[in-house]
Amino acid sequence: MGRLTREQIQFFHTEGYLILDDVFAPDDLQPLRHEMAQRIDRKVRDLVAAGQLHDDYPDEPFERRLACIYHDARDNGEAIIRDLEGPAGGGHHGIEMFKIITHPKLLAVVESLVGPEIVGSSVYRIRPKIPGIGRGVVPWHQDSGYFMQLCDNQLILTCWIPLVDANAQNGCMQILPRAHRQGVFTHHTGGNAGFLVIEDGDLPDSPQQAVTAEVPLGGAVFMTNLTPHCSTPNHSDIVRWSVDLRYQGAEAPNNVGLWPDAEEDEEALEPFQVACYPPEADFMVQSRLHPDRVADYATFVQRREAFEQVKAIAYPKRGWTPVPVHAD
Ligand SMILES: O=C(O)CCC(=O)C(=O)O
Repeated sequence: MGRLTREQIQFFHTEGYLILDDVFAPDDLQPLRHEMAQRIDRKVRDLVAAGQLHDDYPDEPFERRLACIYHDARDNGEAIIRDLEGPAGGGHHGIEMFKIITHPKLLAVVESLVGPEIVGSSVYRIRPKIPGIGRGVVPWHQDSGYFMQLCDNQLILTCWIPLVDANAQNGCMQILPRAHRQGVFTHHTGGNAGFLVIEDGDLPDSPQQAVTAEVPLGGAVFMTNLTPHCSTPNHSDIVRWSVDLRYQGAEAPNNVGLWPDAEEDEEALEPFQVACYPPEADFMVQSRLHPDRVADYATFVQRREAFEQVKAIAYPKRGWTPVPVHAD
């Protein structure tokens, strides 16, 4: 079911990305949209009860409600986003999120690219990009800019899945093709909204060469960890909802069998440096060799929460320096 053709696999490896319009039926994503809408509703009720929010836009659809609240009062919008994203960005771990992460249609594509033993990489993110608000605009980067150097030569597959039709107007991704075979480019800290950034002069090609990765609800964009990409402002009137999930083969460094020590003992944290992104929990999503190691929903939640509780899992970052100050 849903495995990639040889041509699609070759395209991915040559270009560094692949866009598929129909990984899911749009209805497959409805339960996740509903779960997020419910979570927003819970937070909205808390804010109303605390006297912080007055107009809660109950009749606005999932695509609009958060934007209306945000534009009335930024603090309320940010509080809702923080609740969804959690402290590290991948906070929401409801059952419908897990079902998408482990969805057989998605894993069939993932298997074509990383092989049959699949680790769900710790880094998955939920991104509500609010119309006209800069915080969701992600500057040029490679995901490896965030990962440990020991994973530079491993494939960590990003699956970027929109929860609405994503297009140039609402700020879909921009991808620089065929640049993923040139290693990790220089990143700087202090890009927009605190993200890492590759400055235009450090990109191997002009941003004008970028592919605008428009993709409908039900589709997905697949990229390597070395593929330079960014996303642009949302000029539409709906929230550009998306999730980005990551997967790697079980042979790539990971922390699947490890649990953090809540005491934050430096030595206990040392083994986590074997993972590509130590602060968050990896988990097994498919294995023919060791089916007993595949995480069920309870294990997934337990692992995510255990890592989240240890606020600062120490790991050597890559030593990127702040964005240089340019003279006019
Ligand atoms: O969703 C976006 O706007 C950016 C996503 C991104 O940079 C990523 O998935 O690494």
